[in-house]
Amino acid sequence: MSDPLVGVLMGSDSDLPVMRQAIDVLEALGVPSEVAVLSAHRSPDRAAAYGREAAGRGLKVIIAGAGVAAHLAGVLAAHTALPVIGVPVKAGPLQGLDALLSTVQMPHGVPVAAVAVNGAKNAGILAAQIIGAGDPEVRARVERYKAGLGTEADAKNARLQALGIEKYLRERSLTDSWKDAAPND
Ligand code: RP5
Repeated sequence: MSDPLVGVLMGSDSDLPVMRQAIDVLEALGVPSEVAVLSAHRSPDRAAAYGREAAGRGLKVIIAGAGVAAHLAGVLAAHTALPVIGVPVKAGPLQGLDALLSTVQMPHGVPVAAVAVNGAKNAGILAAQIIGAGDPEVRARVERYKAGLGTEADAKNARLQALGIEKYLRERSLTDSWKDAAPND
């Protein structure tokens, strides 16, 4: 097993069903990762230490997911010069809006690259792209992944043109709007 290049962190084990999408896509792209639960609020010393030690341990990118008043990504960014990608997790009464704003509205000098609410899969892809900037093999795998998305879209379009809207929706069992689709849910 290769040494991890990406740390996938989350504020609580309740974030794991969302955050595993980052772990899974990193695995599919051949980028080794490690996973940990640590919290900006409940285990602040461990979170700060993780940030301080990450680069020295060979990590290249940190992904940090948290819900409600989400400060994990910001705290990590305060303690490392590695790129930090924040995933606002849908949780609590505000269903991710609070986490989105906490993650994206970082003060000057301490950037966090925020993805969509529950956008852990995109966080994993973005981490692979950052690593791919200096690693041609990872970059080639990301390029193949993205080419596959185009092939998939082309196939869907061809089927839609062949069937028309009503038959297509019946075949795909798509009865509601795109907003209810899986990726950011
Ligand atoms: C945040 O509080 C976590 O990231 C999680 O999204 C949310 C709820 O945590 P639990 O009460 O499920 O542990 O810190």
